[in-house]
Amino acid sequence: MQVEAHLQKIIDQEGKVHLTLIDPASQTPERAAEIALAAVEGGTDAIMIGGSTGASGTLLDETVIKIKEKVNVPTILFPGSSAGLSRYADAVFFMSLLNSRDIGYVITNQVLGAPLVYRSQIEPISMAYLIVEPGGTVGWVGDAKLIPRTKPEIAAVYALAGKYLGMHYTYLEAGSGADKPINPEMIGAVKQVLGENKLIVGGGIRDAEAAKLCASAGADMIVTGTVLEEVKNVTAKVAEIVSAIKR
Ligand code: 1GP
Repeated sequence: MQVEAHLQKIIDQEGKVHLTLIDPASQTPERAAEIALAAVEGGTDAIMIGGSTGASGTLLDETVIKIKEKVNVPTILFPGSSAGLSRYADAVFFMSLLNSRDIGYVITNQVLGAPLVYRSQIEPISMAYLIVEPGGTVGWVGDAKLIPRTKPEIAAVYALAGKYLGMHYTYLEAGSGADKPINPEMIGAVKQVLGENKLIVGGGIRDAEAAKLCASAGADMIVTGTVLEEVKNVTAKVAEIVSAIKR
């Protein structure tokens, strides 16, 4: 429970956690490590590593290794399938895409990946993964029955089911590069049923204002990915978002 306990400690001390998402398929392992270092200098708390397509095998392993050489915040896998596991990472969001129509994303990939997690030192962090409109690439790949943006009550009952199934974390995902983040009403409705369980929100969060809105509505952790691939000054962008969400 080292990474999960570490993130809990940050929440206790600073109110919120910032996570930087790096997709190994988007740049070289060396560049990924530079982005991770710049994000840590801006105040990010951990590096999530994963993606829906192409984030596997040697490229994934090398990306994790290079990032770990440069930074000492936790590295957490964010796998698109059982192929998204790497024994070099510190932890894995061991997640089930609860609103997928494809049983593969609900449980089969988890069954296939579980032995590798068991044999390695990777810490599993159990998580309900919920994809909301527009859903992006992950919504399509994961064959998600997208939760409508305007239906917070549907997200809340999924989150409650995940909590009752024993999942510690819930991730509300709008899809990488979404035109707008999950709305505050949905975040608030989900956090209300989750209580002390942790809520991660990501997809389309590009600036301090959006991050603050999500955090104030009830997100415990904010994920940013795409915007950090686009900006010149990663450290400044992360610092802007971090200072908006932490107390
Ligand atoms: C995707 O929620 C994450 O899984 C991050 O989304 O790339 O839009 O920041 P962005």
